[in-house]
Amino acid sequence: MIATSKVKAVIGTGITGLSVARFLAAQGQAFILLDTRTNPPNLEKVQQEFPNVSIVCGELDANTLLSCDEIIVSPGVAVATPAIEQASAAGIPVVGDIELFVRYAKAPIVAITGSNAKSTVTTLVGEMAKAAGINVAVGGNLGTPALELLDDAVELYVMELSSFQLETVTKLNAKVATILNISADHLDRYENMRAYILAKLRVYFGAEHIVVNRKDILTHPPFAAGVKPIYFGGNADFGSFGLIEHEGKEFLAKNLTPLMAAAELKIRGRHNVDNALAALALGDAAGIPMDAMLSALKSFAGLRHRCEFVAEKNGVEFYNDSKGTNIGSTLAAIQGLARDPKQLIVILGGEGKGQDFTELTPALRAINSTVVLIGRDAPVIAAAIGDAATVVNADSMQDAVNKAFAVANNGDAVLLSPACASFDMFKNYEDRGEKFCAAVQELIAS
Ligand code: UMA
Ligand code: ADP
Repeated sequence: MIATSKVKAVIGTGITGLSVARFLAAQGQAFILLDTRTNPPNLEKVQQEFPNVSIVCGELDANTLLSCDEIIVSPGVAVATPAIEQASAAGIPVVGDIELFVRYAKAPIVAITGSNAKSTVTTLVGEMAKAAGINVAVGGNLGTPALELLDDAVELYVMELSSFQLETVTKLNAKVATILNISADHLDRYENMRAYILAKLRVYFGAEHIVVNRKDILTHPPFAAGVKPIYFGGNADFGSFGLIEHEGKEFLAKNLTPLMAAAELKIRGRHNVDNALAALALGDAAGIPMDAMLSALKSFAGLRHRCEFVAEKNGVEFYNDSKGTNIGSTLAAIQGLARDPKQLIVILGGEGKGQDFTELTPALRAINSTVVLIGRDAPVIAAAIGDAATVVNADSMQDAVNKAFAVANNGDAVLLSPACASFDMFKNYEDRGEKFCAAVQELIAS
């Protein structure tokens, strides 16, 4: 039965659109589904599940949207799309699944955004809550759409949020919110960095506590009246989670109290020390007991495709950082795994998303190494790198792995951290990472 004569427009038939459709259907709300593609995903599933719902495919039509009382946009569709802007200008509210989620979530929310490290920190905070016996739901941009997590039994929501999802949020009211770091990404969607950062800053709206990166001023909100930021990163200090020297070793610390040795972390690289500190700061503000957080940190081995150790041949180690999809992440991976005086050979390339690859040159000069280029934007990257590294071109992942190995010596490492999206050659970053692992195994077997 339909409980209202009002109709909502759900844009997108991907996993978000599907979750929104199911949510609205369960509430007895009338809706139509739209997708800009002529052959969108889940079409059959949607037709079967909602036989009475109109599905409109192809370019968005402003008149259709103007006949609805609310528009719920999937994150992959920019709110700046002309038909959506027209409807919004006519006073029709434009929201996303996260706004709906916030309206119905009864438990506190830990909200995590940033250009990089979101998935790692979100998963870590989730693991910390689980270790404390808290009934926690973890998702958002990480994979499970927010509305699928809603459950009255949940005691804590840990949400990874992308700038796309935050664009349509008015007030998140998180228990604790963070922007982990900011570097250029998605500049094919945003007019400029300012627009991208403004989308990210929405994570702080209505937050009870905010966690900011001491080393990254762009993560600090300019408007945090009444909320004292908790810092993470750098040296320990009051009001912060940082590093301290203790018993001759480097320790993670809260304020000036040592908590655990950095060497006890299983996740590799300096950037992961920051990630551990951020997770501690978030978990602490959300009320997760410290002993549970530390035990989760000591056992967390990291997510797949993030600086993941794959295998070794003749003393050459291979690392899969396929999730390194922008320059900021690749810089962190290079700096995290650099092994002076031994070489770090980096496999880079794919769809460059309009980034300025000259930003990689100082780090590449510092490691004085070879870069193996793959993918569509290889020529753009080669031009930007100039003489900062020896450049070798490869036409497949196997070719890239073979060419990287050919210049490597005992003690060196090969890192796949493309700084690019994968869609020109692979299904997604997971597929690219799997193909890298398979190519390494093939090389080992040869
Ligand atoms: N699309 C159209 N027309 C439409 C609707 C979608 O062309 O009408 C395209 C989009 O441009 C995009 C693709 O379809 O290329 C998927 O978009 P979507 O909004 O339908 O995506 P979902 O399948 O619902 O998945 C989304 C997130 N995807 C995006 O933001 C693009 C997933 O993050 C997220 O896990 C999921 O919701 C659950 O919350 C993925 C992602 O790539 C992993 N995120 C970006 C990132 O991490 O950098 C932001
Ligand atoms: P996201 O979900 O934001 O993409 P992930 O946790 O999946 O973040 O990590 C993606 C990539 O970002 C990793 O493969 C690594 O290259 C890089 N990275 C991880 N931690 C950091 C950090 N603290 N700062 C910068 N880059 C990082």
